[in-house]
Amino acid sequence: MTDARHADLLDALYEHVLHGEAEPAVEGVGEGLQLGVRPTVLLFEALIPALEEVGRRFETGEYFLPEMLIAARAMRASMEVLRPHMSATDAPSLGTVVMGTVAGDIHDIGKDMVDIMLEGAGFTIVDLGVNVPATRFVEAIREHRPAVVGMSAFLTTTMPQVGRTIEAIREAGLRDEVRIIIGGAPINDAFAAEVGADGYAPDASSAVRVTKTLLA
Ligand code: B1M
Repeated sequence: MTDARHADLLDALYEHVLHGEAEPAVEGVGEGLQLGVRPTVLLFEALIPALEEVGRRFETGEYFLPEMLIAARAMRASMEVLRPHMSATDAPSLGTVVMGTVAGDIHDIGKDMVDIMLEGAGFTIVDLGVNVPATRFVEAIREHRPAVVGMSAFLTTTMPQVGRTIEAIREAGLRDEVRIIIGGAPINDAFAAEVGADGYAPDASSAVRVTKTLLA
């Protein structure tokens, strides 16, 4: 594939997600894969930048909720096509990670991306979904005995739920049994230290690195 063709494909994919055109976006991902473009290139050089631009436009008032929603749908549909191409093959599991977006928060694209990267690296993922109450995290730890619990929070208003969930895990007597990693756009290292998480990662690839370090 020529560099120009490669760049055109990524540009088109970016535009499709930006404008919420799910079907052409899915086709673009399929075409890229067929032409040998690496899934991570499609993800990090087209899909994620498009969604970042959606966020910027929402902030400046150029986009409203419906535009944000259809762009998210196009992103999600594209990720579904990518997912099987990013998974590890028959390697034994490196451990179980229970993942979820905290209570009050329904954003899941970033969380799902972390799932995909962790899965690809060889971890077994138990995804609790979005708007997950602290009690559900506690139940899932009892049920699945994970090595790691991952929490995402994407709104400044839902960040406190991370601390509350860690507190609930501590009160249930389970804090010493799991390592806790957190992430999401408003989260940072200082916040992770403040709420007593074991690690923080700013993006999906560093989430893999941090998770492996926590278990080393
Ligand atoms: Co919302 N939203 N949204 N939204 N949304 C943001 C987050 C916002 C920044 C937009 C903006 O104003 N610029 C803003 C939050 C402002 C703030 O809190 N400071 C916002 C708002 C305000 C809202 C609503 C309140 C809007 C409203 O109703 N008025 C509402 C809240 C609903 C709720 O949750 N209760 C809302 C709703 C929605 C949609 C439903 C329309 C949709 C979500 C669809 C979905 O997720 N299924 C949506 C979207 C799409 C966005 C933006 C545009 C994109 C989010 C995204 O997927 N980013 C977002 C703006 C933006 O982020 N630029 C925005 C791409 C993704 C790959 O990045 O999510 O950061 P990110 O995930 C990264 C890292 O954070 C990290 O790795 C991921 C991959 O690299 N990471 C982890 C994530 N989890 C991790 C866990 C880890 C480690 C790393 O360890 C476990």
